Amino acid sequence: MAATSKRSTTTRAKKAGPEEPEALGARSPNRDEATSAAPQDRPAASPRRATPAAAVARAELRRAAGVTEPLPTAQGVRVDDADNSLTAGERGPSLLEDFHLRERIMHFDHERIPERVVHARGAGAHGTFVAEDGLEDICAAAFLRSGASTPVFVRFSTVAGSRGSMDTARDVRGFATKFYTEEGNFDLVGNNIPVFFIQDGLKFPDLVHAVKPEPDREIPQAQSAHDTFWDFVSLQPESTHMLMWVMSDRAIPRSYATMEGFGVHTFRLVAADGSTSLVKWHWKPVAGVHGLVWEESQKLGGVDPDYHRRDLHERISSGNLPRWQLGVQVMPDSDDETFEGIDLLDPTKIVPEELCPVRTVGTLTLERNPVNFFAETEQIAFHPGHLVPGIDIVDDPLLHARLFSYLDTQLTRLGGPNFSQIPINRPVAPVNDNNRDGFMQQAVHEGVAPYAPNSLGGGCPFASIGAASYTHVPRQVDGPKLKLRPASFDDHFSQATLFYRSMTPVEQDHIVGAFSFELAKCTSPGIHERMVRNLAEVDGELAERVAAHLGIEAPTGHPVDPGGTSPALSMETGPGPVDGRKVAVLVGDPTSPRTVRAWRAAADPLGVEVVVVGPHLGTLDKSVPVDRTIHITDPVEYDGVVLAAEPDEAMAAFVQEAYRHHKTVAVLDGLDDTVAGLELGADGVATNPEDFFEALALHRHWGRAPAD
Ligand code: HDE
Repeated sequence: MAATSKRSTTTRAKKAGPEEPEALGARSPNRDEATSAAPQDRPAASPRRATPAAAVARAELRRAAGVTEPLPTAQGVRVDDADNSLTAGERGPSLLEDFHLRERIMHFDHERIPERVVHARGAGAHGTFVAEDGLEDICAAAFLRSGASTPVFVRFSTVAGSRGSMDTARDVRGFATKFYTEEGNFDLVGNNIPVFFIQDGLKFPDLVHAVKPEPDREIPQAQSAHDTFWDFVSLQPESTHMLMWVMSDRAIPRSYATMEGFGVHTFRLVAADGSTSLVKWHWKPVAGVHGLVWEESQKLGGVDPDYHRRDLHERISSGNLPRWQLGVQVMPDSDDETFEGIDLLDPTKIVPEELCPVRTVGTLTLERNPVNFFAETEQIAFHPGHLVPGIDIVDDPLLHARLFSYLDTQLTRLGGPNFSQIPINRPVAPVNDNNRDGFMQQAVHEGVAPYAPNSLGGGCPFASIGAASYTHVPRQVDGPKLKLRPASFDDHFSQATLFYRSMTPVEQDHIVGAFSFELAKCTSPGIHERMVRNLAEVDGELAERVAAHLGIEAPTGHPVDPGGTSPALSMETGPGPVDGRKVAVLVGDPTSPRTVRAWRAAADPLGVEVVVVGPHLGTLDKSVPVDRTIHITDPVEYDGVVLAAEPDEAMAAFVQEAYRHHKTVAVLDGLDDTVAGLELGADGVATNPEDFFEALALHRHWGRAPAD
């Protein structure tokens, strides 16, 4: 190294390059001077600066890891010292002229964007929608024609929690799908519950303020079990029907892949000949509708807060692809927009499937995980007003507020009006919209006439005329301007009653348990009485059971007889496919390798993942590789547990908990089943793979007595 050189550390390193480790640590005259000028009482070697030996070691480490490229800056300039900022002397202050340091820190400082005001916590995936049984008879949309195949991105979410909150909180789940159709983007921005808390969008900020953490201490996170939420809903009886769903196991799904999805609002479909019909959208999971039990969902919040996100990712990466059938309930369009006495503009009402069956349209398959969570899952911007020709809206006052909200919120969240140019939001259909400029404009527009009509740009772009253009369905609206809900929105309880009475006894128990849990957490006066009074209008026995938990009397209500039940509302739908489920095989010393291989061989063709859980990592009996130690995993992470070795205390507790949560368990022949306190021969307790996987298809075995 030239003794006369006055190069900075950065320049020095640049000359030598990372492939020359000795040069990385070589000292410039500056550095030598700084060191020699240091007072004698200072430590000889500064820990901040790399010694030549440290630099050599670092370079070797990096070379071994394949890191050889110098780092380019945002301007494309390559710098080859990405470890040391430019300083005045070896131990002196950093210099403002170090453009690399400033650029890097500036960008880092702004890496976060505001999280979604609701639905902040989510996970997404790419997929394809194929319309096998198209809707061409009632809808002009090209992507709903038989045989059409459309790329999609789906984002699932919880509503109340912030971005880092746990997946398994009791909450509504968002189920938002962006169809990149050849006619433009269509977004179906739905939930896993077919009704909503409120009838008018004006109340949405109130609802969200009530359920979010309380503003003084900002607790609790991702929970509705607190005073402000129940204060609000107890004063807003229109939320009662939704509360029944949220207190059911629908609000603690086992997996995103085992949730139904609903468009909630009624939509108007328009056929090529202009005829219209009213529809409600449904997503039916091929894997069946399954929930967690409450204790599991709470434990999972600590054991694996990313449970649903991980599950979605693993299902896709293992090839057990999540699938849903898209369906519609088709109802005649009419002046009063009602069906069988149900006001189709009221988002707190369903149309029971027994009154109007769901017509299957096609299959959605999620087949590709995002490459970059931020670029795709975080930056995707949904909007119920992203409509394509053939799909129109109705005058539901909740939907109308949403039509304003989603566009508006993206301005803040994504930093300006050009968010549709972000790769994940770009339509595949060509865009030539005369919109110009704005923050983060990506396009270099040509021409002088971004206006219409024009002659200077040859009149382009023209408003499109014909079948492929969007036409709002002409509808008569005349009447006084007023702030008044229609009388047909007044019934807040009859469908809550229908829901409760359509549940199995176990599902009813869970609803009673959930109301009791959430309300018992509320301490402000009046909330318990008001809620129990509302529940008395739903079902007397429900109100009494919840009241008993709260230590109060239930009043006598006047529930309306729903005139039957709707079995389609229950989640108990019999055996279903098991692919994507996870089973723990508990092994110990000794363990028969043949047994473990047999379980894997039985599970693999079914798409069930076997996780071998043992006392330590490595292998047992020299040939059984252990995937996880029993100390770092928990039965709540599995759909079934196999006891494949003589149980010690930890193994017994593991299988016992799975049993208590009504899961399928297996105890191999010859093992001491009494240790685990299981009842051999009880539902869902198998001794061989065949019986085990058959029982697993039932998901839970509710009839079984809990383990001791
Ligand atoms: Fe949303 N909702 N919402 N919502 N919503 C948002 O939009 C809003 C409602 C739903 O994964 C926000 O981009 C209002 C019903 C989903 O990115 C915001 C009202 C349904 C998602 C917003 C509702 C939904 C959102 C927040 C009452 C089911 C997540 C960030 C009038 C049909 C989408 C954003 C994603 C997100 C407003 C009610 C579904 C603030 C004002 C009903 C799945 O615009």
